[in-house]
Amino acid sequence: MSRPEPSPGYLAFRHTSTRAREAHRARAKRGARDERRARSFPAASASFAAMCDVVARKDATSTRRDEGIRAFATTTRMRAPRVFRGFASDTTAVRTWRDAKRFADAGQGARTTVLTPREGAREAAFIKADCDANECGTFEEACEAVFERGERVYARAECTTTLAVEANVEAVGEVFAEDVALRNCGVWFGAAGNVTPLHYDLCHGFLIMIRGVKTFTIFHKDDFRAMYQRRDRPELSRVNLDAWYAGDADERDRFPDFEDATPLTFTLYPGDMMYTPPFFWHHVRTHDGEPAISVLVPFDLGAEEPVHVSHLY
Ligand SMILES: O=C(O)CCC(=O)C(=O)O
Repeated sequence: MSRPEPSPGYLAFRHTSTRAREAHRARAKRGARDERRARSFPAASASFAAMCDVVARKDATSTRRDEGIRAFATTTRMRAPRVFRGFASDTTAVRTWRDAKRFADAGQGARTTVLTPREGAREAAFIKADCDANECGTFEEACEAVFERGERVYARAECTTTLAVEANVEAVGEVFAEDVALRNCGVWFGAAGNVTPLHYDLCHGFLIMIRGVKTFTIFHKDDFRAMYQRRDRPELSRVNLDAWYAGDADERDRFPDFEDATPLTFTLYPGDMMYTPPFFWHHVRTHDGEPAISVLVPFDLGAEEPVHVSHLY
């Protein structure tokens, strides 16, 4: 016996209910995820974005810089990333290091390590543990490789007194209200397009942009469950952020929960300074067009500042 044709009303109901079921399932999934996040990651909710200085313009006013400095200890330290626009604009470094010869002279004698991606590496991603590191060369030779020959390398030099004075790193100590430990600081210079892959640091990090342009993509420390930490190195993520956001199917299959993490991006121009709190995941790309020079000024965690749970994984 053949089945009676369903009435058009029934078909409409069936379609509506399929769509409704799918929508309901999607809503339930989203709801469960939001609820899970709200329960376990209270700090990663919307207020995180509100706490961040997401000024996208290069020429934000200098009062912003002063406000940032005043408010640092109470609103920013340990809590949120922040850009200090134009913080170092009037330093000798920003004015003169653009001249590669002048920069090479200023850094004479600084111990320098040059990182090169290993054979077969998927892209020019520079984490020391995954690169070949040449510690035998001089600062001058590294300058030649980056600025004259345009090699795909990333140099890390010690911050000598001359470099520190010219970049006025002491001013960072005023923001953080602690003396700068010069032995921990570094001067990083490398090719256009270089990437520092997704990771976190155990220290408070200030990066002063001297030459070139970099974009930081930063995630709250409580987003760590979406970061797929490496077993051997919990501070490194297995996610290739650029491939994931470009829609690479393999990357998305392997790391589906990365979708749950909320990125904030900050673009730095010469003279700007970025503060990245400890344990906040970040990925840094040097823009195409010209090599970059930055000065890194870290501060250790304070005695009463807790190590984040992600580090225990
Ligand atoms: O400039 C870079 O390539 C990386 C900087 C970084 O990871 C940091 O400032 O913590």
